[in-house]
Amino acid sequence: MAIFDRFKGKKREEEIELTQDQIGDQEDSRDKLIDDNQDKDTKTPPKSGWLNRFKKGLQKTRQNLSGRLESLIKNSDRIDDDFWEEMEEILIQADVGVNTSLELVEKVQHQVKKQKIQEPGQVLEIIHQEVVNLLGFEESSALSLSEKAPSVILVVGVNGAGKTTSIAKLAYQFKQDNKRVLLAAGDTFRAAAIDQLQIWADRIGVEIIKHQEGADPGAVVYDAVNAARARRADVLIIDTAGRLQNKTNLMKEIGKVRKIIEREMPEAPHEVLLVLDATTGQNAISQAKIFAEATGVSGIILTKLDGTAKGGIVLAIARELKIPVKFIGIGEGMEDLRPFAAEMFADALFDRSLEAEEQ
Ligand SMILES: Nc1nc2c(ncn2[C@@H]2O[C@H](COP(=O)(O)OP(=O)(O)O)[C@@H](O)[C@H]2O)c(=O)[nH]1
Ligand SMILES: [Mg+2]
Repeated sequence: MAIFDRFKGKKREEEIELTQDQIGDQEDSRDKLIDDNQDKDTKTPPKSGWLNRFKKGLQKTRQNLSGRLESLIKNSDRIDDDFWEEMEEILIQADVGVNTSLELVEKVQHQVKKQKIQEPGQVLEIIHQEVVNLLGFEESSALSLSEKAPSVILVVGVNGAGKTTSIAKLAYQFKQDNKRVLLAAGDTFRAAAIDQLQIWADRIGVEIIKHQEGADPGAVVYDAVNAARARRADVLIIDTAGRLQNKTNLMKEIGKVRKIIEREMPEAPHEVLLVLDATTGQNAISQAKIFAEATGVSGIILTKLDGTAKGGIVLAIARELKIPVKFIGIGEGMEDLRPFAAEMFADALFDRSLEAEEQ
């Protein structure tokens, strides 16, 4: 809750624009999407392989970030201004963000000075450590669910970010945990969005509350909260629209959905998870600021890390937003959602021995 309060009370530091592009650019053919998803879950690997999948998912970022840092180090015979400048550039290009990159370089410089390091070869370990420090801020990545069922999770984000897929992955995990899950099809903007959630619900074997296309999402949520109670669900996960005619309408609608949840169940929502697409880079940061203001955000699901070399965005999120990344998406399969762990993430990012294994 502290996170909400922080954002609610926070004055806008800058004018943020969520353009129509950001809301609608990722418009896709939902029908195709549903087809594409037909057999995704049958391709999921056995559980033992997940650590490898995690590392493999971060391969592109690792090559882009630590791969390039290592080349820099190899090709430098001393630590000078050029060295630091180039390091900064590599970080910025991996979407660590300008401010975060500057800060990171400063911290590394400080350590290098303090430890009287002169060999460029020793700098990588320092960067690794500073990345762990940066990511490991006080917020925990665990979901804060209620002892008293049902827990309500509201999922928000722009169109195409991966909301519906992430909801399916979460539902699957809860189901594996023997939890009773109910889904709510709060994205009533297009019929295909409702169908997509229904298909996932059937596949995972969980119940869903849905209305017709164009229905008031508030009414869906009202029904869903009450059904969750009546059916004694442990967790209710609510999908929402990421695309409307314009930004103001979208934010109004999501704000309204949140209010209805609160009215029906004052202690809910227990989590508001913002889904961000890692491939959108710095754009994700401005989206987060807008959603944080409209609905409050208690955690982030960062999707599509497998498809991008710009996973450095995790660092920018940690430093600039101070909203914990709770899960990361590393593929389209049912098991491709992982709880975020700072240390493991940093290790996967910097462990160059992994490259050899991947060859
Ligand atoms: N590679 C990859 N694709 C993902 C991931 N998460 C979602 N997707 C894909 O992104 C597309 C949009 O996802 P969807 O859940 O429909 O987005 P929504 O509009 O926010 O509900 C789909 O094709 C998903 O399979 C991920 O972690 N990795
Ligand atoms: Mg969706």
